[in-house]
Amino acid sequence: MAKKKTGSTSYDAGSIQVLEGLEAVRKRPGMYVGGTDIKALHHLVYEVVDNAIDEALVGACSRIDITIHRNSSVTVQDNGRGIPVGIHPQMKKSALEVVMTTLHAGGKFGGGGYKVSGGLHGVGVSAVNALSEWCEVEVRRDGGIHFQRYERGYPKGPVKVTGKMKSGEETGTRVVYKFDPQIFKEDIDYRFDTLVQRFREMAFVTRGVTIRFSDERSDREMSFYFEGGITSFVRYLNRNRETLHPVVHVDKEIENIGIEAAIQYTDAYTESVYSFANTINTVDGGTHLTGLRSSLTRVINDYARKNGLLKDADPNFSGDDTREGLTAIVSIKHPDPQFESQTKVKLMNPELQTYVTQVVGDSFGTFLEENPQAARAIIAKCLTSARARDAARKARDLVIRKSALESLTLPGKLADCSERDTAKTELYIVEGDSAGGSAKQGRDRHFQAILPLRGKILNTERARLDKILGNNEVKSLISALGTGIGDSFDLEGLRYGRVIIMTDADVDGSHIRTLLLTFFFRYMPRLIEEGHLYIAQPPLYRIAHKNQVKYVYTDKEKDKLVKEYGQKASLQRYKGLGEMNPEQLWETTMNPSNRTLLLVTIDDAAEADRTFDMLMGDAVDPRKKFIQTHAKSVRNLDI
Ligand code: 28F
Repeated sequence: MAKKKTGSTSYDAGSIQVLEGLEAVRKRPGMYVGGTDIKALHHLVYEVVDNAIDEALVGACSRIDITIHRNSSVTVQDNGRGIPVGIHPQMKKSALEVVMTTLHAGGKFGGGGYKVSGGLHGVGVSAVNALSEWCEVEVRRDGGIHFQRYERGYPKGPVKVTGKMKSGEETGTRVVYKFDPQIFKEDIDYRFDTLVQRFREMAFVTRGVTIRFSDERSDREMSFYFEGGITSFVRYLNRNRETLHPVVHVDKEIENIGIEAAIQYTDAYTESVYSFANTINTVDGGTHLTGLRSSLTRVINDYARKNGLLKDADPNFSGDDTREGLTAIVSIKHPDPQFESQTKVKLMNPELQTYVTQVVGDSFGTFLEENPQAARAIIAKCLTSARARDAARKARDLVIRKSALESLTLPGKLADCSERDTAKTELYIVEGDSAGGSAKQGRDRHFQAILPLRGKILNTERARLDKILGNNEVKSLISALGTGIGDSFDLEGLRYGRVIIMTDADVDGSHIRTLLLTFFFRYMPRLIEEGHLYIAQPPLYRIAHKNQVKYVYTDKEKDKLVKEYGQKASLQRYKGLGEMNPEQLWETTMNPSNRTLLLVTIDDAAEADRTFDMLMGDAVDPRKKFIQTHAKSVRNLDI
């Protein structure tokens, strides 16, 4: 690495770049190979094999051998031209060392060839090297055998010529690496089946190359060779289906971009369409896939109309109709593909949509014209699909309407209010039937609705929150509120401007309150964020002195008053809401002119949610302590 000078160590630009690169990869493997899980482990293999595939794409390599050894080290060997070994002009070291140790110097990155660029793909073999406990490369070219070994990306010495090539010996590159357990900590290992699937795919989309894969850990091996390329891939995918016509294949080059597609309809209801860019499986699709799908829909509609299979009054087949039963592969080769920034598996080049639409449209259109029988079979399939979809849509609308009606039936226990303007209405969620009864009698039925919740049921079931959703009490709460929950939550549906939790001040009451706070926090956070959730503040004491009665809400107030009134005062501690008669409940807790409501903030609810497990746990003491302290933590709001 560093050029040792007498007495001092100087790092030239190249070595600094290498050092920084290796450090960067080892510090944030996620940025380079997507993480340190098994997916990332497989990505190491794909990175190395992709470079050999690149050699195959330019026609310089016909065979790639991959071996997983018993110690989980991996050998990848190709019979390509061999990574160049000449001294790199700027870096003053072998091009081979540059490729193996400099980020993004691998493969054909940049000029010429089809190496994919950017992001997860094309980080090159140097990232694999950095994440390997050790790595060795052996290149056969220019008559010699060139070798170098690395440990965690650092070369153990310069590239050495370890021998001469025998006459007639093939050129090529061999990389052996062992992933670094310091990086890939979990006890993960390669999965034969996952790799087999990917190598099969690679062989399909790289016509004519032989990929041999052997796993010495289990003595299993597979070999893939598909002269028929993606046509064979479609045949493989349709091997257990009734096909409607032979595979339609097209392979054209436009502006130095390779556009290839293979299409075959079957009697299946599913769609099996795969898209590739430079042999990378673009699982999130992209412009090439969009081009394929839209051109097929357009061509099928045009043919159906032109041949009277779609009446003028009939609507066009939708994309869904023309995709049912479709098996297709679109594989493009592009010198500079742009992938979507995050996932790296979606192709973004806009020109590809145009080119694929043109190439696939022309070839499939011609196929339909020249094969009327196949065309009719395909269109009959689309017609059936369109009719089935229509019927399904009607059935679904019916179900939605029915369930909407159902949900409109409000829970029986709800004592609703007559005011319809949500901004003026309130819903009291009252714990317990007795308090519920008092609240129904004491309330102002014009703008106050009451929903008694049998909190004891929720409380004693010790149910986890997700199970509580199945609870009838909670279900009636959800339908009383009218918003739906979770993803289908819609604040527009809220039937009350204020939702007020009114529970006893004792341990159980606070427990139910926390349970409700947690429920709202997890399934209706917007209700809280938009300031609709409150907590009613019933009085703790009733103090009578001479003919005066006062209600106090804190111990502090109580002490002050008792001191003021002296011993003649009579003091009543309220244990629960049920101890108050309807008038008292109205006067002290529900009458807007002198009640205290606490506005719930999302932090309060989050706090409740975080401690929910403790409440549900068996440790009673911390629970008791929590409830008494926590209940005070929400803000006061006198309204
Ligand atoms: C086991 C994995 O990595 N095979 C590779 C080549 C061949 C060339 C090449 C690779 C230098 C920097 C452009 C040879 N001769 N198998 C592999 N085979 N890289 S990787 O060139 C890399 C150049 O970027 C090669 C003429 N042109 C290219």
